[in-house]
Amino acid sequence: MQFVVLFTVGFLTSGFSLPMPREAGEISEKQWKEAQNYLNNFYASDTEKELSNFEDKIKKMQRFFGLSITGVMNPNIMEIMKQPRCGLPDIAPSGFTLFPGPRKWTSKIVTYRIAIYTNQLRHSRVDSIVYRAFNMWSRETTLYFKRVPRGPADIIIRFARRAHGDNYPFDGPGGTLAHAFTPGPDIGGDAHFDDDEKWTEGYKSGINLPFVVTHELGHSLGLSHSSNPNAVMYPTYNKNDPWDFQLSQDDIRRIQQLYGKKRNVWDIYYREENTPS
Ligand code: TQI
Ligand code: CA
Ligand code: ZN
Ligand code: ZN
Repeated sequence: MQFVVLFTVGFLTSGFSLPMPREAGEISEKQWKEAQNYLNNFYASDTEKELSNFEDKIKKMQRFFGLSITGVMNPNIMEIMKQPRCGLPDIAPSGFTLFPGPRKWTSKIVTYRIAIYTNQLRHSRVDSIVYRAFNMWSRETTLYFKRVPRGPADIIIRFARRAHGDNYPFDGPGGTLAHAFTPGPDIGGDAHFDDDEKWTEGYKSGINLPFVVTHELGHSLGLSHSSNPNAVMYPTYNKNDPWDFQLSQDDIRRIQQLYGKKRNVWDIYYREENTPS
């Protein structure tokens, strides 16, 4: 819902020529409009009066991406805007929560089901990609993931095109690649993938499904975006080697903050040896 509203706002304001700090040259009128749209979509504040404050939004964006905070457009920030990215804002307007209560799973065992597959890859490949993505997160935390073949599950995974029953229709090839809901009942935790994208697994052109699944499951577990460019949860698909990736220290620290660390067998042994009874 939030996404839809912000998009509309972006569209409405795109017609106006609002004053915006801008470095001379380099940036065309068209790029300029696109930049205004981008900022309205991803950095809109919740109050209307602030909609015109582009300098603030550029600053917010520069802060988020760890650039120097000038409040002025430059090629660096244009470059980030051009990268494929997520459809939801980096800075959520305050007062909006999809689900009340804690935004994390409360059970140590989280179930998942792959409800609808893509025809672009063999089902067994998708099973394996999803399994490996869950494993990356599970390895670092106390969570266990259990696949269920049918019936209810905490995280339901499916491929879909265009409108698919939530309020966030996909947009055809390009643009949004996928989305996921934060932990909660019903649609909470579910992850949807745009089947109009060209999904691949390895060194081929197209979008790397293992990477995007790992990123989406991060959202399904309650992670928001990271401003660390090495993180899987960084909000752009800019990785040079998306087929050969691992969770970054930043991802690991953030997931452990939510769910705690997995104690390995040596820790437990050590503790038992050293706990006076
Ligand atoms: N989709 C966004 C994303 O997953 C939409 C989204 C879902 C979102 N939950 C969110 C945004 C919570 C903010 C907060 O980020 S996307 C990438 C990346 C997308 C983008 O299609 O733009 C990946 C999906 F990072 F590469 F740009 C997956 Cl990996
Ligand atoms: Ca798309
Ligand atoms: Zn959806
Ligand atoms: Zn994301």
